[in-house]
Amino acid sequence: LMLENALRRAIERDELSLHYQPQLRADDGRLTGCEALVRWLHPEMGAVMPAQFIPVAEDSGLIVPLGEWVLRQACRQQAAWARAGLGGLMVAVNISALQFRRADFTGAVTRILAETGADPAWIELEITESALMQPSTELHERLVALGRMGLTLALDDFGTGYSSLAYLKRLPISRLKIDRSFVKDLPGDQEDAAVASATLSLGRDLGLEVVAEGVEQPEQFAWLQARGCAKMQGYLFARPMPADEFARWAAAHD
Ligand code: G
Ligand code: G
Ligand code: MN
Ligand code: NA
Repeated sequence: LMLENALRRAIERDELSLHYQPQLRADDGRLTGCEALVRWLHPEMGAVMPAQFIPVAEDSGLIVPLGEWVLRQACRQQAAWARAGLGGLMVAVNISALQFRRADFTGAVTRILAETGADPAWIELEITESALMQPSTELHERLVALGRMGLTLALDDFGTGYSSLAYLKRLPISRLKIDRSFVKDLPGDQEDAAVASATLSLGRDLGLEVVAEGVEQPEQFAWLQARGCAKMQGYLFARPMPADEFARWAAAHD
């Protein structure tokens, strides 16, 4: 409860910020975009990590205002980068299942896009596989509507849920993100290698781009690249960084 109250105040008092982690094309190493990750700097507790406060936010319903804050901030950043000549970078935003499942989600996204002037063509929504576990017509139509608005949709934490493959084929999504837990012990761990391989061949068969996250070792990169993984994200390339640092990193990278 203490953390919950502190988090409520954090949203009001501007203690949250976004860090951005580069995503690179596997074949030529070009920067294609980034994932926005929320950070909380509490005046006394110091840095509180999302693994601690996202679950609290989900249990208390605070994830809704927090998620909107994150999306608004990421959209503002996309618009600012475009004005500064750093356009052409996809900005991916994590959407919690609770947020996505609310009837007014599409409305909130529409409002935030209008308010910030962000270009939906450069905004990607990362929706967890678990958010789509009980696919209803309503949720399916929500994805279709978001896609029609020009947003890119990615399935995050892929492999941790149990998506029906038949359903996956019909989903209006364009990317799969292999969960970090399956990348961590590549290429040695046979089970993880099987999950990663299966995801890559599924992506190929269904025409979905596959992104690997949590790439830390050159051996993991080589293994994934050899199997056709299109994009990579991880400490091997760069850590999540504040916006200004990300812009400098991007300029130096190209
Ligand atoms: O950045 P870090 O590795 O600490 O993130 C830990 C977890 O918190 C990850 O599962 C990540 O998806 C989640 N997370 C980070 N930022 C956000 C956010 O803005 N919204 C939501 N819903 N989850 C986030
Ligand atoms: O669940 P989600 O995919 O959104 O989680 C992304 C999280 O993974 C972020 O919290 C980010 O800080 C973390 N992350 C990104 N790259 C790496 C990496 O190479 N190694 C580890 N251990 N964590 C990473
Ligand atoms: Mn993510
Ligand atoms: Na993930």
